[in-house]
Amino acid sequence: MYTQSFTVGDGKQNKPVPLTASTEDPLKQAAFDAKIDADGRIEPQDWMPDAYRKTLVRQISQHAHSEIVGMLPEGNWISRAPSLKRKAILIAKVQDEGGHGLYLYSAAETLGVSRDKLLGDLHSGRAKYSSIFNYPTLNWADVGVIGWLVDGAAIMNQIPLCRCSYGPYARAMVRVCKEESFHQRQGYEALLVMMKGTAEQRAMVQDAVNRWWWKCLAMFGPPDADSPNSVQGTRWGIKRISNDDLRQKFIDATVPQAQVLGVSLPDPDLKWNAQRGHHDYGRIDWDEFWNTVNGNGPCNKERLATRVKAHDDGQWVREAALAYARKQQARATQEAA
Ligand code: FAQ
Repeated sequence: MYTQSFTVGDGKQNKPVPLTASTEDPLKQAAFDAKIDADGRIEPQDWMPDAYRKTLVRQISQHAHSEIVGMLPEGNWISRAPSLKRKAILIAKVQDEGGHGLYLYSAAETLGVSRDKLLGDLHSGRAKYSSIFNYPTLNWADVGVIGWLVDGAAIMNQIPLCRCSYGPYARAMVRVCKEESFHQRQGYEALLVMMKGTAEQRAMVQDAVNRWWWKCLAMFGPPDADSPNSVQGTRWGIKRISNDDLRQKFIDATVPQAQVLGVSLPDPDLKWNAQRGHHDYGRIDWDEFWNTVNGNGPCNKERLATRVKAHDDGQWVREAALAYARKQQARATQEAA
């Protein structure tokens, strides 16, 4: 739905912004800058400025944390799915999100940071993850709406990342986007079925849309003017489309989908602006967004506690896997001797 005809700028519109002045090796810096300007890919073994490495570790790890925390709101519904078919689809989707976390932690590790450190930062509350996963899933329609809107917003944000300047992140995103596309469609299809059902089912869908719509718009991050990382991220070819432009693309793509579904979007100011060629929309509650990002949303504490428990409960699995690997290695060494 979102992947077709989606053109991604090369960030050249932002080229007048100078690269960060670096006190590091000027020759290596020049080679790095030239590669970025030629829209080339930076690989793990290439020299890169410290600030570029830090920005990538920040963004990729936040993204990885979002994927594994994002398993929780929908995971809550696996045991309550309304049919065997819906249960199988939901299990597959939640597993995919776990897989996305693994690709992303692996991509972050290529930058020289350990997975233990990244997970430690998540579990201690130091690291951020997407605001959207701190809201409750109250009924089955929420699962459909997460697929339609949350995965839809995630795809919109991630397609440009397939052309991110850091090779391992860009390559991980290609597969992630294909899987997210399936997630988005399964959510939309589940909602279409509910909308053909009883009046009560239709009301459940509308209620879920009302609760998730504004939170999804905030997922794209603060307005461009209040986004401290955007200018440099764009200059480095990490970010290709700005927070506000992606938000606008998402709104424009979603309005006709809502019409087909038969739901209204909860924004009295939402209307087509022929002059701009886009929909105008109302004010996002940024105070509420920052309150949630800073740990005080409705489910922040519950999500972190569940994550920490899952990690602690899995300790024996990690130990067993390591013991098995050591045994295999010892056997291979013995055979080679
Ligand atoms: N939530 O200067 P900017 C998914 C923070 S995956 C929390 O604009 P930037 C799949 C930001 O980190 C969803 N914090 O920052 C799925 C920064 O803080 P810092 C996750 C947010 O990096 C579906 C500060 O605000 N996707 O949903 C949020 O240039 C269903 C200032 O912001 C990604 O992570 C937020 N929404 O742009 C899974 C995609 N927005 O670090 C399960 C990759 C902003 O300076 C079920 N990430 N902040 O302390 C990105 O594209 C970017 O990092 C942005 C933010 C666009 C999220």
